[in-house]
Amino acid sequence: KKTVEDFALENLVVTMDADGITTVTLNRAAKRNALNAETVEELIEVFSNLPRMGARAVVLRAEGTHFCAGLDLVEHHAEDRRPEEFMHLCLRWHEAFNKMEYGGVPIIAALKGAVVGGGLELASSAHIRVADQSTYFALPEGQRGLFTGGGATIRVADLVGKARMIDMMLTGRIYAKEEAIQVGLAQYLVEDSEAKAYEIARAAAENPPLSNFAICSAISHMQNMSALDAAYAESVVAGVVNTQPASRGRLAAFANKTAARVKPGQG
Ligand code: 1HE
Repeated sequence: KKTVEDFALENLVVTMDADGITTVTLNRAAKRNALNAETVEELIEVFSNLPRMGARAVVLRAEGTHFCAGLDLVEHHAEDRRPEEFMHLCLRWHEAFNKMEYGGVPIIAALKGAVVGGGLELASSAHIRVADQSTYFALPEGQRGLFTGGGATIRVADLVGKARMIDMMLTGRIYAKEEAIQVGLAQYLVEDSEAKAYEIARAAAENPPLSNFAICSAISHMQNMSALDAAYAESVVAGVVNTQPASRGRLAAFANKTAARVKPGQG
């Protein structure tokens, strides 16, 4: 069975503990973790394999003070890409980010500093985003004479709505702190985004893997379906998940009154 030691990575570092809590680190701090073509290939390699390697939850974090500065603009300039070359590169970004969003393993992004352009596309492919006081979000594509190519038109529009996304792209508007939470760019604002991300990852990893698989793939798939098909797919997923052996003990605990009740403060 493949282990995290088998990955050959230049720009990412991957570790997994005995509980399957996995850390994926963007390790290109000198370039503010800008996404060059090689890093995108490494994201594909890692997120294609982690779900089959026993990962129960992933914390996506970054070295340095910025989460990710987006597309590697220096590489893009040097390569002087033709339209079809960039189109194919975008397809690789989509491959990486779809593996994340649809992979069935919870991914918690621990954010800090710049989460901009393609960095926001990366963060929006995680299932939960945790910001700290330094975190800021922007889509500077307009000012750079570019357009989003890593799924922002789908995922960022999904988070903040079409009008806000268009404003961000036209004007370079930056969202941070409480305002970023209010518009939906992150779900948590804390002092230490990594500590919180691990807390969330450990809590999520307590759920049966099949439940997490459904939560971290079915909801996204169903959003792409008609309401009629989504309702059908939901019934099939619930049929499998809600009858799994792993839920029997949990249901028994509720029935015999040993399980925690769903009340504030009872975690
Ligand atoms: C980079 C990149 C990058 C930094 N590509 N090399 N993204 C942007 O428009 C954001 C561009 N970056 C910045 O605005 C700033 O770098 C930061 C605010 C993120 C950080 O500022 P700072 O002062 O800490 O660092 P710096 O001095 O600007 O950069 C340090 C180094 O990182 C420097 O390299 P060096 O070799 O001269 O030391 C920078 O060149 C390098 N660096 N950001 C390449 N993005 C699929 S389409 C997606 C389209 C987009 O993502 S558009 C948004 C692009």
